[in-house]
Amino acid sequence: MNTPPSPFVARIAAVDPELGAILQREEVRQSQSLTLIASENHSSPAVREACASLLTDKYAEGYPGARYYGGCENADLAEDLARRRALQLFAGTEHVNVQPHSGTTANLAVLTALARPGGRILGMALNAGGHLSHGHGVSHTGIVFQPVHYGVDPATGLIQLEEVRRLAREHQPKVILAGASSYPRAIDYPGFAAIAREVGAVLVADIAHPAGLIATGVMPSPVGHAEVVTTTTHKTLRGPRGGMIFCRKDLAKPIDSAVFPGAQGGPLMHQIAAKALAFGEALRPEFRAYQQRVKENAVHLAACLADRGLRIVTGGTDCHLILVDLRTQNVSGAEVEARCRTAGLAVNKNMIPGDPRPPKQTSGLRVGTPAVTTRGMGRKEMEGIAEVIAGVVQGKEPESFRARIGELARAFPLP
Ligand code: DSN
Repeated sequence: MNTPPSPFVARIAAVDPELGAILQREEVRQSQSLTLIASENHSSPAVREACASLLTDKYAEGYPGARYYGGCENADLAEDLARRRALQLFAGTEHVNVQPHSGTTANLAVLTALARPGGRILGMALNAGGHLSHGHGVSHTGIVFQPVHYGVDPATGLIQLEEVRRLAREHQPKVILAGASSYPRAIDYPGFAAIAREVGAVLVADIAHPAGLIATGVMPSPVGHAEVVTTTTHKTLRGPRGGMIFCRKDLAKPIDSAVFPGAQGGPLMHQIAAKALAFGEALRPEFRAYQQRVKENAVHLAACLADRGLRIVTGGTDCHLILVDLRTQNVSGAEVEARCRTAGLAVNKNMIPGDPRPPKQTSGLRVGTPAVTTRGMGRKEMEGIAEVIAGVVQGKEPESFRARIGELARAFPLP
């Protein structure tokens, strides 16, 4: 490993060489390969430094102005700053909780507040593109609540609102979840809201993946249609790892109580400070231009992959992610993920609608453009990436692409 560590890692290595070496390896991995995992991004150095601030040492259970510990005056300022900027970023929102440690915790808290244990919830099935925290049986959300799931049309890959309506009428859920982890198309929030109204359910939109695109108006917003919006802060939104919940003012109290003390203890104040910083970055005009490029890159990459003979689920994308159907290629998602890794691309295997393979194999590949777009890549680079992905899918030696990907990575350094 010839690349010297960053000053940050060098300081850690000076006190703990073993951990320093691990962190240096991660710097090398990220900088010398390309991240195409749709849920990942490269945060700014300032965001990463805020994550390492002294606020990591502070206990601040409670909320600004109503804490259970002394010495919270600066924690209050940081959390209020994050809240103010979050509300500004997502126009039309009334109340925000920036404390959830993750998107899953955010969803668990919201469901606890609104469905109550044993209550029925209706969400998208994991194997159709939904998320574990939308009521999957291995998640607390599937154990504590009574989940019912809608899928997508296996032929088109699209959500069928008629199926959602039929299930909602039949099961009368307290909460309907609209949102996904691997759905490449815009979600019809007004359509979901109409169904929720019809059955008296609360609509929760989970925008963890497209949050950055939605904040900047590049994709339609659920605000004004869904009573509650949950998200993570580290995907397209490009902040530190964490979660966040927006809701109508009248739902603020039960939801805040379900986050703390319901689901969490002390908030991660260093992460909340970094969220404030990231929301400040996201309010700048260049962030909108970045989100526009994320989408343009994804649309172009999907078209290039299709030109090279790969089937794209739903025929393209409206957002930052692409789902490749490998069923006609005689190779599993797991094999392609491993081959891409050898070539220098980090991607993930993914279930596709109607997938005949198990989740550890899959017949799909999920590819996303947030991280490579942060590095400054555009159309030409998407064409090169498509050539490599299609090449390894179609049996070319992955090692033969490694030097080319390494050059690309060097030409577009991490922020
Ligand atoms: N793990 C995230 C994703 O990859 O979509 C969701 O939690």
